[in-house]
This record gives sequence, structure tokens and C-alpha cells, in this order.
Amino acid sequence: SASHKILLLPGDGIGPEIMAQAVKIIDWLKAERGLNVDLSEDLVGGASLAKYDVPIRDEVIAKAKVADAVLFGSVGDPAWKDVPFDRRPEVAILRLRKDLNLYANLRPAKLFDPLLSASALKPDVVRGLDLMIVRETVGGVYFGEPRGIETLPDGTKRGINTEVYTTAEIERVARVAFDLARLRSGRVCSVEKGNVMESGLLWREVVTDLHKREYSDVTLTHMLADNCAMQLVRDPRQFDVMVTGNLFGDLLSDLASMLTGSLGMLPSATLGTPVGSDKRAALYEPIHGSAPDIAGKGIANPLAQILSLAMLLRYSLERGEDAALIEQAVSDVLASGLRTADIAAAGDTPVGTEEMGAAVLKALRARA
Ligand code: NAD
Ligand code: IPM
Ligand code: K
Ligand code: MN
Repeated sequence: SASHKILLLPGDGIGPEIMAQAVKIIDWLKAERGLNVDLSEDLVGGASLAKYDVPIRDEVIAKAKVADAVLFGSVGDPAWKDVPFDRRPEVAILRLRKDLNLYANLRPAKLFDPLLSASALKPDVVRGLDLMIVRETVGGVYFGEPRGIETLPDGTKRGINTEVYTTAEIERVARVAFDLARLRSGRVCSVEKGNVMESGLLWREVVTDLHKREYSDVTLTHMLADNCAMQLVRDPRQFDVMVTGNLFGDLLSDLASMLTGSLGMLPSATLGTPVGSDKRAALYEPIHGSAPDIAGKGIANPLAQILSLAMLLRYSLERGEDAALIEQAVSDVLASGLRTADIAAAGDTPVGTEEMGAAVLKALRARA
């Protein structure tokens, strides 16, 4: 089979530590499973700022555009907390999403059975949890104009951000959610705050209209975002596919992660079609950040990164079998009782990042 190009962008903090574990699995897939990929790697975020004075180079954006998939770690480094917004490490991921037009961020929150007691919720509330948050990622308040900080005549200041969504932006992400629902339980819950925000009101109208025209076989419900946060904790299994805007999706997915035991468990896929192209682009990353509080200690959970690789294999390389094998290996390792610190219970002796990565590889070998 023709060789696929994968661009690795480990980023900052724990990014490189967990990426190294995913790369070991890629190497194994190449050696043992006939995976044919060309890997290249580059700097993003604080690591790029330190060397090139920009959070991401145009050259890296260009490489991402021609790659079959990008495997991303995380960006963010407290060293750059006082620089202007356009020079923050976070610009790297925001620009990748925007420039590649990666508008649909799939954030599955699936509870592995062995982690039942690691969930922040009672076992009876979360057992079997398997939901999919579809988060819009190139619009909303993250990118709306006007934005900025203005100085008022009296010398005080005003910080401005604007939530903007167009019909087309809402419709294309809703379509992704409805299509996913058809492959799952056939249910979509659309989340906004149309009670106070016009962008939310339009969101509800557009989703309702699309549903009526093309997806009446799917069950559609609507929920206000504040209630949704509460419902996710009260009874998360009422949800299957959820679709929401950029900011609400960011918040609700971090919340959902704790239902599965840890932020260090949740992968994501961000899919889209670059403007002026009909080639599908995709970026895969854990939903968490660079975790500066534990960076360099070798204790980060690499499973979100490893599961992001599984999503890459499934969605971009059509290697669903390898993806399932990885997910099964992760499940085996968790069933064996191995835990990194974030998912450990009182009395467990947690293992480090490397050891968890090695255990997944060993479980893969045993299964293959
Ligand atoms: P974070 O997600 O980095 O960490 C939040 C908490 O979860 C921390 O206590 C951290 O130690 C823990 N955690 C996260 N991932 C873990 C893992 N794999 N294993 C074990 N524990 C883990 O969020 P934050 O601290 O608010 O942000 C840190 C930086 O990361 C900021 O600069 C932020 O902007 C950036 N960030 C980047 C991305 C991204 O690259 N897509 C995502 C989120 C945050
Ligand atoms: C995420 C992060 C990013 C976001 C930041 C770092 C720009 O929190 O990927 O969830 O808000 O989208
Ligand atoms: K990340
Ligand atoms: Mn986030």
C-alpha cells in the first residue's frame, strides 16, 4: 500500500513524553503489521517560540496541510504567559485548526470498565458510559470579531470577544454529529444558550431545520448548556452524540473526562476540509493540555495520546483493525491493574509514563 505521511507535533510540557509512547506503537505497527507511514516531526508552541520566535512556522502549517494526518501533543508553557496573544504557544493549535479548516472536533468519552472506581461519579451512574461530544472548533467566541482590549477615555479598559456563528458553520458541524449518530444509537443532543445568545438561537434553528430536511430518522433533542453541565454529572448515560459550539464543547469535554476517570484518558480527532481543497484533513490529540504541573516528572498518563493514535488509524488511514487492537490493548493493561498516578486508587503503586507505554506495547504483542 502507498505510504501515508504523518506529521508529529509533540509540543510542550508532557507533550513529548506521551508522544514518545505513541511513536513506539507506530514503530511496532510498521514492523509487525505492515503499516506504511513516513513520519516527520516538528516544533510547535513554546518549543517553537524558543527556537524560531513564533508559536508555529508557516512551513509547519504547509507540512500539516499535505500530511495524511497530524498527531499532536499539547501546547502551552507558563514561560510565555505574559506575551501578547498572537505570540502565545496556544496559537499553534488554534492556527492549525483554523488554517486546515478543522471544524469538527470529535471527543469521545468512553469509560473503560476497569476504571469504574476511578470515575468521579458513582459506578451505577457511569457504568458503560460511551458518549461522543462533537465540538465546533474554528468559529464561535474563539475567533469572532471584534476582539481585543481597548483603553477607555477614563483610562480603564474593556476586554472584548464576540460569539459569531453562521448558518453554514452550524450546519456542517451538525451534519457530522447526525452522521455519527446514524452509526451509533441514533440520538443527537444539541447544546447552546439560545435563551440569552442570538448565536445560540440561530444554532438551534439551523440544527432543527437540517434535522427536518435530512436527518428525521435521528432523534434530536436540545439542551441549554448550563443544564447540560448538570445533566452530565446527574445522569451522563442519557446522552449519546452531543453537538455544541467551540467554548461549551471545550468545557463540557473536560467535565466528561472525569466521568471516565481522568483527563489523561480522552483522545480526540479534529476533522475538516481545507478551504479550496476537497481533501479531508485531520488532526489527532488528547483533549488535555501540556500539564506544566507534572511535566518532566515522567508520570503523565500516555493513554489519551495512544488512543488518539488509534483514532488516527481508524479515521485517516482506514486501519480500523489496528485501532481496535490498540484500544483492546489499553483495556487489557487497565484490567491488569496497572495505573498511572491520575487514575490510581488509594493503595495502588502508580507506574510512570514509560512503563504504561511499554505495557500497552506488550499487550499489543500478546494480542497480535
Ligand atoms: P491541562 O489539561 O494541561 O492540565 C489540567 C490538569 O490535568 C493538571 O493537573 C494536569 O496535571 C492534569 N493532566 C492533564 N493531562 C494529564 C495526563 N495525560 N496525565 C496525568 N495528568 C494530566 O490544563 P491546564 O493546566 O489548564 O493548562 C496547561 C497548559 O496547556 C495551558 O497553557 C493551556 O493553554 C494548554 N492547553 C493546551 C491544549 C492543547 O494543546 N490542545 C489543551 C488544553 C490546555
Ligand atoms: C483544548 C484547549 C485549547 C482550546 C486551547 C489551548 C486553545 O483547551 O484543545 O481543549 O481551548 O481549544
Ligand atoms: K492536546
Ligand atoms: Mn480544553
